[in-house]
Amino acid sequence: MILKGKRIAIFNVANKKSIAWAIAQSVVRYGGEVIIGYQNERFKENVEELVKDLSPKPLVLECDVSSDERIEEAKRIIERETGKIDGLVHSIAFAPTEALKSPFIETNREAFRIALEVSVYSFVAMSRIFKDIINPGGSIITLTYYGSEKVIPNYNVMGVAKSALESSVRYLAYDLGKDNIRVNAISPGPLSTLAARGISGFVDMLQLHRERSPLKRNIEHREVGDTAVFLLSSLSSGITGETIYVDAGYNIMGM
Ligand code: NAD
Ligand code: 0WE
Repeated sequence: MILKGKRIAIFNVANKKSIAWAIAQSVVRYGGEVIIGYQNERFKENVEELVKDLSPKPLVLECDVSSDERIEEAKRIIERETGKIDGLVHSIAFAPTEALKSPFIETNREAFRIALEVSVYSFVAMSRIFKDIINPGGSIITLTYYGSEKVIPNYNVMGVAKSALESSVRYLAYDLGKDNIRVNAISPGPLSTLAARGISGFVDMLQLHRERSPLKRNIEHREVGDTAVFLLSSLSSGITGETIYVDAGYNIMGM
């Protein structure tokens, strides 16, 4: 019950395969209380259905991160309904579909802007807006991917966005260190989720990962959730600005 008495706000859940949902379930399993975000009306019913299995029933709220006003509104609702929080989880990424299909060099100005705004700036904005309702000793987490450091064909502008996200983790860790708030990233291996399905060749990626990773398998959603619990808990009190791989060791291989 390492998270007993801790309240964690998690953005955003799309469906039961969302990494955000795996994190919510792990947080609850280790005694924490969750607040769940979803992007828009489209996901509301699904998320309301999912949280029925959790007790106590969590606060559920809409949060599209493309405007600071929406993020501020979400913060006000949380402060009013539950008070201060101990952790914030950012599990959000988006790039226009065509940018993940055509060669990286073809990325247009608008697709680049959208990918970086939704996948990176939103993390900076959420950290800034939420920081005054995060208790000292609190922890902020985001989700990144190996395509930030090595070329993964088709990951394209998302790879550039994840590099900027990991750098943002370090700068935010520096800024928030004096408030005793830690900032870290988790970098999972490929997981079948809404954001990964429909990527052509995704099934082959899962197989390659099984063959090449030291543990000779894919990772499970729960393993990401449990790593998030560690980073949200006082067990990790000396860790900030870090990216932790949950990838069965895939990233350490040179051949
Ligand atoms: P997912 O589709 O379940 O989650 C992505 C979430 O981002 C969704 O809830 C979606 O509604 C939300 N979102 C997109 N645009 C938004 C906006 N404008 N405002 C608010 N919310 C918005 O997929 P996932 O795989 O769980 O992705 C979560 C995170 O994990 C992402 O950052 C992704 O890059 C990262 N990640 C995924 C994998 C993988 O293989 N699935 C691997 C490593 C990292
Ligand atoms: O971060 C991601 C996926 C993020 C993502 C997915 C989509 C699909 C639908 C961002 N934007 C969009 N836009 C859409 O229109 N992952 C780590 C999963 C992923 O995506 C890949 C991967 C992997 C792994 C894309 C190409 C190659 C590998």
